[in-house]
Amino acid sequence: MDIVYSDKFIEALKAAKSVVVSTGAGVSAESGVPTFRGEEGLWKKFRAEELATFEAFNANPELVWEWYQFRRDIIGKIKPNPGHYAIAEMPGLFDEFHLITQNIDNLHRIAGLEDFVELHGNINRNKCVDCGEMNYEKEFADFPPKCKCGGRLRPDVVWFGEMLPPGAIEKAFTVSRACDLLFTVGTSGIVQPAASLPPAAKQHGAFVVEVNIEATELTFICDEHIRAKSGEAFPVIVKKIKELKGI
Ligand code: BV8
Ligand code: ZN
Repeated sequence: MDIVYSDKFIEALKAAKSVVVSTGAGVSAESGVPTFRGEEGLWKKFRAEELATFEAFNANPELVWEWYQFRRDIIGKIKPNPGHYAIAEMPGLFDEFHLITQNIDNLHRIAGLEDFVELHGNINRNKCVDCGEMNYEKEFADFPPKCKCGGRLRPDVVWFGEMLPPGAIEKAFTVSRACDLLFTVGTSGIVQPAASLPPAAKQHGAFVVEVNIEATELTFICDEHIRAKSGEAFPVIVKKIKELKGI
């Protein structure tokens, strides 16, 4: 695919010392992970906002666990797409690079990124509601799953109304405010506090680029909007960065 770069975007790519990429469900769409609000969105079939809450888990743990096992099943069969792999090359191209993701699908890690901010947890991890112990099982003797202490296991993800993991959002805001260039990729920019990261970067002088197949709640604050699939756009962007750096 071809990307038309504005002079300002080229300048930003050349000059950037610190870069942040902030991703949502759209970055995994080409891997086959359903997004939340898209046509095949999880919101449609499973009323995600009613299921991704502790109240729903308390009221109907089987249903909530079935929803997560359904998603785990999909996520267990898929792999990162070229967008994940291109993003995973970026730490080597800038003095400072941070990835922040809202996704719980682990695909950025499988694509080779180790140290990044997982704002909403990880679907491959469970934790005990009662003793807090972490658990990495995928199949369970009991359903809904139980901890060896007898307590209730839950997916180690952040539900609506729940605080994000300690330190995660603080680090996300710190690096977003300090960066020169932030990419917001594959996110509708609705869920808070993640949706406030690109505006925070912008307020602190960063050049903000959106990569999305449609306009979003964040488009109006972005300096550049690349209307494309991230799996197609990011390999082209990374190639351009290497060209500009003579790599
Ligand atoms: C919190 C983990 C503080 C679980 C998720 C009113 C009442 C109650 C709460 C609130 C309220 N107003 C605001 C809130 C806060 C609430 C919130 O934001 N609600 C929203 C609905 C308004 N937030 C919270 O509750 C957060 N916690 O605020 O705590 C607190 C706590 C207690 C007391 C006081 C304060 C916690 C939010 C985390 C929820 N957990 N996930 C799970 O996944 O099961 S959220 C989940 O949904 C995702 O992680 C993600 O964040 C969100 C989905 O958004 P996106 O990733 O953007 O995906 P979406 O489908 O929307 O968009 C996909 C985009 O990709 C689209 O733009 C599409 O065009 C694009 N796309 C598609 N294909 C491609 C593409 N782009 C590029 N390439 C492609 N190929
Ligand atoms: Zn326990």
